[in-house]
Amino acid sequence: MKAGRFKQWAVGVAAMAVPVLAFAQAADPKPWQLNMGRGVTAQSVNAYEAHMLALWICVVIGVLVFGAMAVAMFKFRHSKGAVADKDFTHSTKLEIIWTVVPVVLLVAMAFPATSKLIKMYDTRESAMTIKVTGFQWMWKYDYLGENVSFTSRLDRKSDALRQSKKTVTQADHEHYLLDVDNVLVLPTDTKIRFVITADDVIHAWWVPALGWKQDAIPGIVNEAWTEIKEPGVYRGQCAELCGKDHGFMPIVVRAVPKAEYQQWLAEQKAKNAPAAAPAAPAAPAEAAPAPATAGTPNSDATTAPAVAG
Ligand SMILES: [Cu+2]
Repeated sequence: MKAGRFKQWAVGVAAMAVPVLAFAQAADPKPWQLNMGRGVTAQSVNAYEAHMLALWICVVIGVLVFGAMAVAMFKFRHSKGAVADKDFTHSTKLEIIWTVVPVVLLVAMAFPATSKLIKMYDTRESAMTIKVTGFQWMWKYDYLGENVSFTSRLDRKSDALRQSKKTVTQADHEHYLLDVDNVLVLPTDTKIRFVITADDVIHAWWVPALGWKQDAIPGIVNEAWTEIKEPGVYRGQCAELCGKDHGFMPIVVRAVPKAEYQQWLAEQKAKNAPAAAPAAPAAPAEAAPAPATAGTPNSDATTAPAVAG
């Protein structure tokens, strides 16, 4: 009876662990997913690898420490006639070992982590810039230099469901509270710089599959970048408690191949262009492209940096 229950439990744990151990993980988190996802950018893979390195080091340390404790407790127990060594006060040799080993481990982990972190903040040589502005409670995206901008807010179906106060299941909405009306369309294999700010309170733009989260702070322009390797739909949420509807300002990124992106961009531009333009288009002053940015954050993000291509 007891053995049967244990077997059941072991099978359950193993079944839960299999998807966690699988290396190719989809971008969307799965129910009961215990490990972080690999994501779809070099940055997210870097973060995942740094995390896995630290995790396995911790696992080895955990096994050694708890193993030693278990051996000590079972092998040298009182009922077996073990007698405590009352003379032992300290051991210089042991103290040197348990100081040097953690230091070596920390340094070994710090080197790759630091080089990855430095790369993560290097927004130079990006091909395009997206300005992200957080509002209570939606996002605004400006494709700088392209004259394309729109707001992105919770899809109406999710909104209706949440206000209905019913218990929402997957059958009601596959991506409940994780869908928006206008998705952020981005090209794959392109270094995209983000300038991130907010209009009212502090928000944070976070799409786990991209591997980073960045605060959106009024009056401050934060930078980040991404280069998405795989086309797909990646979802995220505001990650800074920003008011009563903080939980209702999701983010949806649709990464598409470059050609498809150009087509989409052309469509957006056509939509934004005035329906009829009888007058000769007077070149507006703002059409003059700013010099290529070298990664220095603009205090005024509305100044469009030059966009390559
Ligand atoms: Cu927010």
